[in-house]
Amino acid sequence: MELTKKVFGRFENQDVYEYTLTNKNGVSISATPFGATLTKLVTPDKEGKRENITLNVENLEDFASNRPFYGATIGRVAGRITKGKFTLDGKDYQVDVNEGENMLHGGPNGLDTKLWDIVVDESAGRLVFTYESPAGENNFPGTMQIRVTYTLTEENDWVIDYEATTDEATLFNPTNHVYFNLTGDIKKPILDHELELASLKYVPLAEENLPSEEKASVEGTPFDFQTAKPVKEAVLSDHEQIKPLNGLDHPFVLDQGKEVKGTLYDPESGREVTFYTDCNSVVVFTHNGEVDDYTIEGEPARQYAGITLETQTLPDAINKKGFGNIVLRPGETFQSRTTYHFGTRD
Ligand code: G6D
Repeated sequence: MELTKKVFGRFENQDVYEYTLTNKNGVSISATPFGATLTKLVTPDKEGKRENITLNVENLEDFASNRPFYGATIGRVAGRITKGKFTLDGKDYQVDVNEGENMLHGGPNGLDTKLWDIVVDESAGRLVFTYESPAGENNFPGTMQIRVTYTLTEENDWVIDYEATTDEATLFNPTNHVYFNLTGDIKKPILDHELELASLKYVPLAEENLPSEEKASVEGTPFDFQTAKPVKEAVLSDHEQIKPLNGLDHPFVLDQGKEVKGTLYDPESGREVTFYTDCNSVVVFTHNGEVDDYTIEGEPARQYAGITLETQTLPDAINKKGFGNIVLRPGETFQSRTTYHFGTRD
Protein backbone atom coordinates (compact mmCIF):
# COMPACT_ATOMS: atom_id res chain seq x y z
CA MET A 1 0.00 0.00 0.00
CA GLU A 2 1.37 3.37 -1.04
CA LEU A 3 0.63 6.59 0.89
CA THR A 4 0.92 10.12 -0.44
CA LYS A 5 -0.30 13.42 1.01
CA LYS A 6 -0.71 16.97 -0.23
CA VAL A 7 -2.19 20.22 1.01
CA PHE A 8 -5.93 20.29 0.22
CA GLY A 9 -6.59 23.79 1.59
CA ARG A 10 -6.48 25.94 4.70
CA PHE A 11 -9.00 25.99 7.53
CA GLU A 12 -8.86 28.07 10.70
CA ASN A 13 -5.35 29.24 9.76
CA GLN A 14 -3.90 25.77 9.28
CA ASP A 15 -3.03 23.58 6.31
CA VAL A 16 -5.44 20.70 5.81
CA TYR A 17 -4.09 17.71 3.92
CA GLU A 18 -5.48 15.16 1.52
CA TYR A 19 -4.13 11.64 2.13
CA THR A 20 -4.13 9.05 -0.66
CA LEU A 21 -3.77 5.29 -0.23
CA THR A 22 -3.15 3.24 -3.40
CA ASN A 23 -3.23 -0.57 -3.49
CA LYS A 24 -1.43 -3.01 -5.78
CA ASN A 25 -4.34 -2.98 -8.28
CA GLY A 26 -4.24 0.77 -8.80
CA VAL A 27 -7.34 1.40 -6.67
CA SER A 28 -6.94 4.44 -4.44
CA ILE A 29 -8.92 6.36 -1.86
CA SER A 30 -8.18 9.95 -0.95
CA ALA A 31 -9.57 11.62 2.13
CA THR A 32 -9.19 14.74 4.24
CA PRO A 33 -9.73 15.33 7.98
CA PHE A 34 -12.21 18.11 7.14
CA GLY A 35 -15.49 16.30 7.67
CA ALA A 36 -13.62 12.95 7.56
CA THR A 37 -14.37 13.30 3.86
CA LEU A 38 -13.59 11.03 0.94
CA THR A 39 -12.16 13.36 -1.68
CA LYS A 40 -11.38 10.89 -4.49
CA LEU A 41 -11.89 7.25 -5.29
CA VAL A 42 -9.90 6.02 -8.27
CA THR A 43 -10.52 2.62 -9.87
CA PRO A 44 -9.61 1.06 -13.24
CA ASP A 45 -12.32 0.54 -15.86
CA LYS A 46 -12.60 -2.68 -17.87
CA GLU A 47 -9.71 -1.48 -20.08
CA GLY A 48 -7.58 -0.66 -17.04
CA LYS A 49 -8.03 3.12 -17.29
CA ARG A 50 -7.84 4.63 -13.78
CA GLU A 51 -10.36 7.44 -13.13
CA ASN A 52 -12.02 9.11 -10.14
CA ILE A 53 -15.55 7.70 -9.79
CA THR A 54 -16.97 10.02 -7.13
CA LEU A 55 -18.26 13.59 -6.99
CA ASN A 56 -15.94 15.96 -5.17
CA VAL A 57 -15.22 19.62 -4.99
CA GLU A 58 -11.65 20.48 -5.81
CA ASN A 59 -10.66 22.64 -2.89
CA LEU A 60 -11.40 22.95 0.79
CA GLU A 61 -12.63 26.51 0.58
CA ASP A 62 -15.42 25.57 -1.88
CA PHE A 63 -16.24 22.55 0.24
CA ALA A 64 -16.40 24.42 3.55
CA SER A 65 -18.39 27.36 2.17
CA ASN A 66 -20.93 25.43 0.07
CA ARG A 67 -21.35 22.24 2.13
CA PRO A 68 -22.27 19.91 -0.77
CA PHE A 69 -21.74 16.87 1.53
CA TYR A 70 -19.84 15.06 -1.28
CA GLY A 71 -18.08 12.09 0.36
CA ALA A 72 -18.45 13.62 3.81
CA THR A 73 -19.13 11.90 7.11
CA ILE A 74 -22.64 12.96 8.07
CA GLY A 75 -23.90 13.14 11.67
CA ARG A 76 -24.60 13.06 14.51
CA VAL A 77 -27.85 12.08 12.74
CA ALA A 78 -28.01 11.60 8.96
CA GLY A 79 -31.16 12.62 7.13
CA ARG A 80 -33.91 14.73 8.59
CA ILE A 81 -35.28 15.02 12.13
CA THR A 82 -38.83 16.37 11.93
CA LYS A 83 -38.90 19.90 13.37
CA GLY A 84 -35.62 19.06 15.11
CA LYS A 85 -37.64 17.57 17.94
CA PHE A 86 -37.46 14.26 19.77
CA THR A 87 -38.16 12.82 23.20
CA LEU A 88 -35.53 10.71 24.95
CA ASP A 89 -36.03 9.13 28.37
CA GLY A 90 -39.07 11.29 28.91
CA LYS A 91 -37.21 14.54 28.16
CA ASP A 92 -38.11 16.68 25.14
CA TYR A 93 -35.24 17.97 23.00
CA GLN A 94 -35.03 20.65 20.35
CA VAL A 95 -31.90 20.39 18.20
CA ASP A 96 -30.73 23.10 15.81
CA VAL A 97 -32.69 23.18 12.57
CA ASN A 98 -31.11 24.09 9.22
CA GLU A 99 -33.67 23.23 6.56
CA GLY A 100 -36.84 25.19 7.29
CA GLU A 101 -38.20 23.83 10.57
CA ASN A 102 -36.31 20.54 10.25
CA MET A 103 -32.79 19.35 10.96
CA LEU A 104 -30.87 18.01 7.97
CA HIS A 105 -27.65 16.00 8.25
CA GLY A 106 -26.77 16.81 11.84
CA GLY A 107 -27.68 20.49 11.74
CA PRO A 108 -25.86 23.69 10.80
CA ASN A 109 -22.63 22.48 12.41
CA GLY A 110 -22.79 18.80 11.52
CA LEU A 111 -19.82 16.42 11.61
CA ASP A 112 -19.06 17.23 7.95
CA THR A 113 -18.21 20.79 8.96
CA LYS A 114 -15.61 19.83 11.57
CA LEU A 115 -11.84 19.36 11.34
CA TRP A 116 -11.18 15.86 12.65
CA ASP A 117 -7.87 14.43 13.87
CA ILE A 118 -6.23 11.80 11.70
CA VAL A 119 -3.84 8.93 12.29
CA VAL A 120 -2.49 7.13 9.22
CA ASP A 121 -1.59 3.45 9.33
CA GLU A 122 0.04 3.03 5.90
CA SER A 123 0.91 -0.66 6.23
CA ALA A 124 -2.69 -1.47 7.16
CA GLY A 125 -4.05 0.85 4.46
CA ARG A 126 -5.97 2.73 7.13
CA LEU A 127 -6.96 6.37 7.77
CA VAL A 128 -8.35 6.77 11.29
CA PHE A 129 -10.35 9.95 11.92
CA THR A 130 -11.38 10.96 15.44
CA TYR A 131 -13.51 13.82 16.71
CA GLU A 132 -14.88 14.83 20.11
CA SER A 133 -18.36 16.33 19.71
CA PRO A 134 -19.02 18.43 22.82
CA ALA A 135 -22.35 18.27 24.67
CA GLY A 136 -24.68 20.85 23.18
CA GLU A 137 -23.17 20.77 19.69
CA ASN A 138 -26.17 21.40 17.41
CA ASN A 139 -28.03 21.14 20.74
CA PHE A 140 -27.59 17.35 21.02
CA PRO A 141 -27.03 16.04 24.56
CA GLY A 142 -23.85 14.26 25.57
CA THR A 143 -20.19 14.64 24.75
CA MET A 144 -19.31 12.03 22.13
CA GLN A 145 -16.02 10.42 21.17
CA ILE A 146 -16.37 9.46 17.49
CA ARG A 147 -14.01 7.41 15.34
CA VAL A 148 -14.36 6.76 11.62
CA THR A 149 -11.86 4.40 9.99
CA TYR A 150 -11.35 4.15 6.24
CA THR A 151 -9.54 0.98 5.19
CA LEU A 152 -8.48 0.25 1.63
CA THR A 153 -7.79 -3.45 1.14
CA GLU A 154 -5.66 -5.17 -1.48
CA GLU A 155 -8.90 -6.85 -2.56
CA ASN A 156 -10.33 -3.44 -3.65
CA ASP A 157 -12.65 -2.81 -0.70
CA TRP A 158 -13.27 0.57 0.90
CA VAL A 159 -14.32 -0.36 4.42
CA ILE A 160 -15.91 2.30 6.64
CA ASP A 161 -15.99 1.52 10.37
CA TYR A 162 -17.84 3.81 12.77
CA GLU A 163 -17.29 3.70 16.55
CA ALA A 164 -18.71 6.09 19.12
CA THR A 165 -19.29 6.53 22.84
CA THR A 166 -21.15 9.15 24.87
CA ASP A 167 -21.26 10.37 28.46
CA GLU A 168 -25.03 11.03 28.31
CA ALA A 169 -27.86 9.37 26.39
CA THR A 170 -27.92 10.85 22.89
CA LEU A 171 -28.63 10.04 19.23
CA PHE A 172 -26.15 8.74 16.65
CA ASN A 173 -26.88 7.66 13.07
CA PRO A 174 -23.92 8.43 10.79
CA THR A 175 -23.44 7.84 7.09
CA ASN A 176 -21.05 8.71 4.29
CA HIS A 177 -22.48 10.93 1.58
CA VAL A 178 -20.42 9.55 -1.30
CA TYR A 179 -21.86 10.10 -4.79
CA PHE A 180 -20.75 7.54 -7.36
CA ASN A 181 -20.34 8.23 -11.08
CA LEU A 182 -18.76 5.05 -12.45
CA THR A 183 -18.19 6.51 -15.92
CA GLY A 184 -15.22 8.41 -14.53
CA ASP A 185 -16.54 11.57 -16.23
CA ILE A 186 -18.80 13.73 -14.04
CA LYS A 187 -20.13 15.45 -17.16
CA LYS A 188 -21.87 12.17 -17.99
CA PRO A 189 -25.11 11.45 -16.08
CA ILE A 190 -25.55 8.25 -14.07
CA LEU A 191 -28.90 7.49 -15.74
CA ASP A 192 -27.61 4.36 -17.51
CA HIS A 193 -26.01 2.97 -14.37
CA GLU A 194 -27.72 -0.29 -13.44
CA LEU A 195 -28.78 -0.58 -9.79
CA GLU A 196 -29.72 -3.74 -7.91
CA LEU A 197 -30.90 -3.57 -4.27
CA ALA A 198 -31.78 -6.28 -1.77
CA SER A 199 -34.89 -4.36 -0.82
CA LEU A 200 -38.60 -5.23 -0.80
CA LYS A 201 -39.75 -1.94 0.75
CA TYR A 202 -38.99 1.77 0.55
CA VAL A 203 -40.13 4.72 2.64
CA PRO A 204 -42.29 7.20 0.69
CA LEU A 205 -41.49 10.83 1.45
CA ALA A 206 -43.96 13.28 2.95
CA GLU A 207 -43.82 17.07 2.90
CA GLU A 208 -40.38 18.75 3.01
CA ASN A 209 -38.71 15.45 1.99
CA LEU A 210 -39.41 14.12 5.47
CA PRO A 211 -39.82 10.34 5.64
CA SER A 212 -43.42 9.15 6.01
CA GLU A 213 -44.33 6.58 8.66
CA GLU A 214 -44.83 3.95 5.95
CA LYS A 215 -42.71 1.14 4.53
CA ALA A 216 -44.26 0.59 1.09
CA SER A 217 -43.74 -2.46 -1.13
CA VAL A 218 -41.50 -1.85 -4.13
CA GLU A 219 -43.39 -4.52 -6.12
CA GLY A 220 -44.78 -3.13 -9.36
CA THR A 221 -43.26 0.31 -8.77
CA PRO A 222 -40.19 2.11 -10.19
CA PHE A 223 -38.62 1.51 -6.74
CA ASP A 224 -38.28 -2.22 -7.51
CA PHE A 225 -34.54 -2.85 -7.95
CA GLN A 226 -34.67 -6.50 -6.90
CA THR A 227 -33.37 -7.22 -10.39
CA ALA A 228 -30.74 -4.87 -11.79
CA LYS A 229 -32.13 -2.16 -14.07
CA PRO A 230 -31.02 1.24 -15.39
CA VAL A 231 -31.54 3.97 -12.79
CA LYS A 232 -33.32 6.10 -15.42
CA GLU A 233 -36.31 3.70 -15.35
CA ALA A 234 -37.04 5.14 -11.92
CA VAL A 235 -35.52 8.62 -12.10
CA LEU A 236 -37.40 9.58 -15.29
CA SER A 237 -40.69 7.96 -14.28
CA ASP A 238 -43.94 9.85 -13.63
CA HIS A 239 -44.44 8.12 -10.29
CA GLU A 240 -46.00 10.53 -7.77
CA GLN A 241 -43.07 9.99 -5.40
CA ILE A 242 -40.44 10.68 -8.10
CA LYS A 243 -41.78 13.27 -10.55
CA PRO A 244 -41.95 16.15 -8.00
CA LEU A 245 -38.33 15.51 -7.00
CA ASN A 246 -37.10 14.84 -10.56
CA GLY A 247 -35.50 11.70 -9.23
CA LEU A 248 -34.84 9.50 -6.22
CA ASP A 249 -34.13 10.74 -2.69
CA HIS A 250 -35.57 7.76 -0.87
CA PRO A 251 -34.69 5.37 1.92
CA PHE A 252 -34.79 1.68 0.94
CA VAL A 253 -35.29 -0.93 3.65
CA LEU A 254 -32.49 -3.49 3.24
CA ASP A 255 -33.12 -7.24 3.46
CA GLN A 256 -31.21 -8.34 6.56
CA GLY A 257 -31.15 -11.91 5.20
CA LYS A 258 -28.98 -10.98 2.22
CA GLU A 259 -25.21 -10.50 2.55
CA VAL A 260 -24.89 -8.42 -0.63
CA LYS A 261 -27.10 -5.38 -0.13
CA GLY A 262 -26.73 -4.02 -3.64
CA THR A 263 -24.67 -3.39 -6.73
CA LEU A 264 -24.20 -0.41 -9.04
CA TYR A 265 -22.85 -1.12 -12.53
CA ASP A 266 -21.90 1.09 -15.46
CA PRO A 267 -22.09 -0.78 -18.81
CA GLU A 268 -19.89 1.84 -20.52
CA SER A 269 -16.86 1.54 -18.22
CA GLY A 270 -17.60 -1.96 -16.91
CA ARG A 271 -17.08 -0.68 -13.37
CA GLU A 272 -19.13 -2.24 -10.59
CA VAL A 273 -19.56 -1.33 -6.92
CA THR A 274 -20.99 -3.95 -4.57
CA PHE A 275 -21.96 -2.84 -1.08
CA TYR A 276 -22.40 -4.59 2.24
CA THR A 277 -23.63 -3.03 5.47
CA ASP A 278 -25.01 -3.80 8.93
CA CYS A 279 -27.40 -0.84 8.56
CA ASN A 280 -31.13 -1.41 8.01
CA SER A 281 -31.39 1.03 5.10
CA VAL A 282 -29.73 2.86 2.24
CA VAL A 283 -30.76 6.29 0.99
CA VAL A 284 -30.46 6.59 -2.78
CA PHE A 285 -30.26 10.21 -3.97
CA THR A 286 -29.67 10.94 -7.64
CA HIS A 287 -28.43 14.55 -7.47
CA ASN A 288 -31.67 15.74 -8.96
CA GLY A 289 -30.73 19.29 -9.84
CA GLU A 290 -27.74 21.16 -11.23
CA VAL A 291 -25.68 22.97 -8.60
CA ASP A 292 -23.67 25.94 -9.80
CA ASP A 293 -22.51 27.40 -6.48
CA TYR A 294 -19.09 25.90 -7.33
CA THR A 295 -17.51 24.16 -10.28
CA ILE A 296 -15.92 20.75 -10.73
CA GLU A 297 -13.35 20.63 -13.53
CA GLY A 298 -14.67 24.04 -14.53
CA GLU A 299 -18.27 22.85 -14.83
CA PRO A 300 -21.29 23.16 -12.52
CA ALA A 301 -22.30 19.90 -10.87
CA ARG A 302 -24.91 18.74 -13.35
CA GLN A 303 -28.27 17.09 -12.73
CA TYR A 304 -27.78 13.33 -12.26
CA ALA A 305 -24.01 13.77 -11.99
CA GLY A 306 -23.88 11.19 -9.22
CA ILE A 307 -25.86 8.67 -7.14
CA THR A 308 -25.51 8.14 -3.40
CA LEU A 309 -25.69 4.85 -1.51
CA GLU A 310 -25.96 6.33 2.00
CA THR A 311 -26.15 3.37 4.35
CA GLN A 312 -27.75 4.25 7.73
CA THR A 313 -30.58 3.49 10.12
CA LEU A 314 -33.83 4.67 8.52
CA PRO A 315 -34.12 8.48 8.71
CA ASP A 316 -36.00 10.15 11.57
CA ALA A 317 -35.94 6.79 13.39
CA ILE A 318 -36.22 8.51 16.79
CA ASN A 319 -39.66 9.75 15.74
CA LYS A 320 -40.81 6.75 13.68
CA LYS A 321 -42.00 3.46 15.18
CA GLY A 322 -40.19 0.44 13.75
CA PHE A 323 -37.45 2.44 11.94
CA GLY A 324 -34.67 1.25 14.23
CA ASN A 325 -32.75 2.40 17.29
CA ILE A 326 -30.37 5.36 17.12
CA VAL A 327 -30.12 5.99 20.87
CA LEU A 328 -26.61 5.65 22.30
CA ARG A 329 -26.14 5.47 26.06
CA PRO A 330 -23.15 5.80 28.40
CA GLY A 331 -21.29 2.49 28.67
CA GLU A 332 -22.34 1.42 25.16
CA THR A 333 -20.08 1.52 22.08
CA PHE A 334 -21.79 2.26 18.77
CA GLN A 335 -20.29 0.13 16.01
CA SER A 336 -21.27 -0.06 12.34
CA ARG A 337 -19.52 -1.17 9.17
CA THR A 338 -20.20 -0.51 5.49
CA THR A 339 -18.02 -1.94 2.73
CA TYR A 340 -17.93 -0.85 -0.91
CA HIS A 341 -16.17 -3.39 -3.16
CA PHE A 342 -14.86 -2.27 -6.55
CA GLY A 343 -14.57 -4.49 -9.60
CA THR A 344 -15.18 -4.60 -13.35
CA ARG A 345 -17.11 -6.81 -15.73
CA ASP A 346 -17.46 -6.78 -19.48
C1 G6D B 1 -31.17 17.19 -0.53
O1 G6D B 1 -33.02 15.81 0.05
C2 G6D B 1 -31.67 15.77 -0.36
C3 G6D B 1 -30.86 15.05 0.66
O2 G6D B 1 -31.28 13.70 0.76
C4 G6D B 1 -29.39 15.11 0.27
O3 G6D B 1 -28.63 14.44 1.24
C5 G6D B 1 -28.97 16.56 0.17
O4 G6D B 1 -29.76 17.23 -0.79
C6 G6D B 1 -27.52 16.67 -0.27
O5 G6D B 1 -31.44 17.91 0.62
